[in-house]
Amino acid sequence: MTIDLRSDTVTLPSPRMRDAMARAEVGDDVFGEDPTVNALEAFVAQRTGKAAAVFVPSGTMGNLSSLLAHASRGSEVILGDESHIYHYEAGGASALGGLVFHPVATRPDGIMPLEAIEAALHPAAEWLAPPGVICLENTHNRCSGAIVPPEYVAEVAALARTRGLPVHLDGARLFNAAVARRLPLTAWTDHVTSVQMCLSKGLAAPVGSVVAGPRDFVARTRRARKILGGGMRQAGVLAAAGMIALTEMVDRLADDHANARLLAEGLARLPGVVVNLDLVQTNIVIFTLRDGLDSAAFIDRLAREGVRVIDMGRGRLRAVTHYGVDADHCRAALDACRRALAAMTAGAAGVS
Ligand code: TLP
Repeated sequence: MTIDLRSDTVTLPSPRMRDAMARAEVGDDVFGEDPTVNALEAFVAQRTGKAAAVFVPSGTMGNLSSLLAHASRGSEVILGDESHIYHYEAGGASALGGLVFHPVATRPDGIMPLEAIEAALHPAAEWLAPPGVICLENTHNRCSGAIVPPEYVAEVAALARTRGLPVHLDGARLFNAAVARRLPLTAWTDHVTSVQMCLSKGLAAPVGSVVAGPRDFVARTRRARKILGGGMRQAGVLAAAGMIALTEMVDRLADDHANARLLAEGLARLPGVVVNLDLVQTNIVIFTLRDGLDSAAFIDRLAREGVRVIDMGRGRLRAVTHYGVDADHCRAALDACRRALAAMTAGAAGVS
């Protein structure tokens, strides 16, 4: 058996999802006629306190179509230098939207200091690319799933307002933040112009994300989605799984958070592992190995033991808990980590 901690994207649909998919009422969504998609969009708009929402195939397309809707060619996307949009979305905003990334230094807890954002919002000048949109991320993937607090989001939004700029929230895992803090989504979404949320991560739907925002913004996002090839016709079969994700899979995220904590605390006790426990607030654990221990070799050894973690660059490793991973799996994964480290340390000391 494999304990796959690479990502919560590996989650498989629940039996209730499969059932709902088989029974879904569908229509042509490009004509706005899929009742299940329409219900999903209305549900998310209501939960996020926004006027409208649109179902998209992926978080990447959700973010990209939002940026295309917010900012015009040649303008800047102000975003964190550790953000998912900057690192892992294939440069789509530049490649397809003519947008310029303006990365802002991000603290380990996922916060871009306000002064740094302000410094990035340079005044208008003929020779400068104008700022087009500010992006935030919550929970913060590359910052060990840290929760970006609502008060901070409000401060960024206030700053954006003084410049007439929209704020887009990459809320791929906003439900994790909401469950961990016991707050409604609106604690965050009330402050931002638009939000993208994934159904296919911890919520375990097979496919799909939703973007919510003002009606005119959502109309532009729909058009961008079409341009990108994301008009999906009888997408109700997917939205049906998404509805189960939203109505039945949210509360169980608390289990993922407890399991991530168990894993992180166990890792912190292992000689050879460094983990910042303060940042482990949801379902993501990022850790490093002490000097001299090779992270690629560690990943290989663990994989041979049936435990999979992922490389996040610069020697950082990531383990993510999710639907399909329980406390016993986490204990087994810790045992495998202990054995792998012991073998590597013995190897380094020249003992075979
Ligand atoms: N993240 C994936 C990988 O791309 C790294 C993962 O395994 O965590 N925003 C955030 C914050 C994300 O973490 C992800 C996916 C996305 C957007 C993109 O979602 P998809 O994969 O649906 O395009």
